[in-house]
Order: sequence, then structure tokens, then C-alpha cells
Amino acid sequence: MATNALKLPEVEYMLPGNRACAGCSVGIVFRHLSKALEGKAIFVVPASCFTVLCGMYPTASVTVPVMNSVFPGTAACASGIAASLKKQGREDMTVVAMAGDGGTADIGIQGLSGAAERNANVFFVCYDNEAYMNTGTQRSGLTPLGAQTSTTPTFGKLQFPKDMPAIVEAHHIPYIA
Ligand SMILES: Cc1ncc(C[n+]2csc(CCOP(=O)(O)OP(=O)(O)O)c2C)c(N)n1
Ligand SMILES: [Mg+2]
Repeated sequence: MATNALKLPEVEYMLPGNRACAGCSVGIVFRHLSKALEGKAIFVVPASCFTVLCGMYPTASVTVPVMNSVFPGTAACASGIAASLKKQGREDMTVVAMAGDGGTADIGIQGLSGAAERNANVFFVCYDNEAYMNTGTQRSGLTPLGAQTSTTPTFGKLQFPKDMPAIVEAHHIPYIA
């Protein structure tokens, strides 16, 4: 990466008028990430609020390539794209898998584990809004203890969230943050 958080380029890769809810972190995450990568990225996005932000064909709210994957398949699709880019000698593009907490810690965890175990050349980003927001705020494996969602008891979630960084760390990959 040729830039840092204090020197993000002026160019925008997320267009105004997109369908994200006002104030949602997913737009901020994508906006900064795409700037940091100077738009040289292919995104893989499962069903999530981020899909909603990106828009429906034939219109789009982002100016970088985005592949919509099935909910569990994000890391597998990203692995395949990375392998294809390698075969083509394209080292200028970063493959970014960007999933919500549900798409990362619950349904997407097996694909993520496989990609991590193979040390796939993929940048996996989990934007953790702490529930299945896109479908009505159901609890996820990363919803915090005590948080109230549409599928938790009145007094909130009874379980601790999964320790996702520790789970990923157990795969001995080169970078986790
Ligand atoms: C196999 C499958 N099951 C359920 C769904 C319905 N579904 C779409 S998005 C979503 C929740 C996504 O939650 P999360 O990954 O946290 O992303 P967020 O919506 O919070 O951005 C669900 C349950 C689906 N698309 N595919
Ligand atoms: Mg979520």
C-alpha cells in the first residue's frame, strides 16, 4: 500500500446516494479501505448490508469490481480469484473479502478457515456490527453478552461472543488486526 490513514487520496470509490443506512460503519470501512488500496482491489461480498450498499445490477454504488458470493462462500471465492490473478501474473490487484460478523464468524467460518489454512493471498475484512443487521437484527456469534436482538431473550444474549482473532490466530497466518 502506497498510502496511510492520514494521507488518503481525494478520489472516491463509493458514490453518494447509496443504500447504506445513515451512520453505518460499513460505508466508512469500505471508503477508507478502497482509498488505502487506491482502488486496485477486487472485492468479494456475501449477503450482508454491504451488498445493499453496493446496489443491484445494473446499477452500482461502488466503482471497484465486486463479486457477490453466496453467504458461506466469501473466502472460497476470494481464494479462487487470488489464484486466477496469480496465474495471470497480476500482482497489482488486492483481493478483499469483506463480510459482516455473521458472514465471518458463523456461516462463513469454514471457508475462512480453509483459506487461512492454505494461506491464500487474500485480505479478509470482518466489519462487525454485532448482529445480522441486513435481515432484522438477529443475534450472531459475535453479538456481545447481554446485547438485545430480535432473537435473544428479553434480558439479552446469554453467551459470550466468539474470540474470532484467537480462532484465526490458531491458523498461523502472517497478519491479524
Ligand atoms: C444460506 C443463507 N442463509 C441465510 C441468508 C439470509 N441472510 C442474508 S444476509 C443475512 C445476515 C448477514 O449478517 P452479517 O453477516 O452480520 O452482515 P450485516 O447484515 O450485519 O451487514 C442473512 C441471514 C442467506 N442469504 N443465505
Ligand atoms: Mg452484522
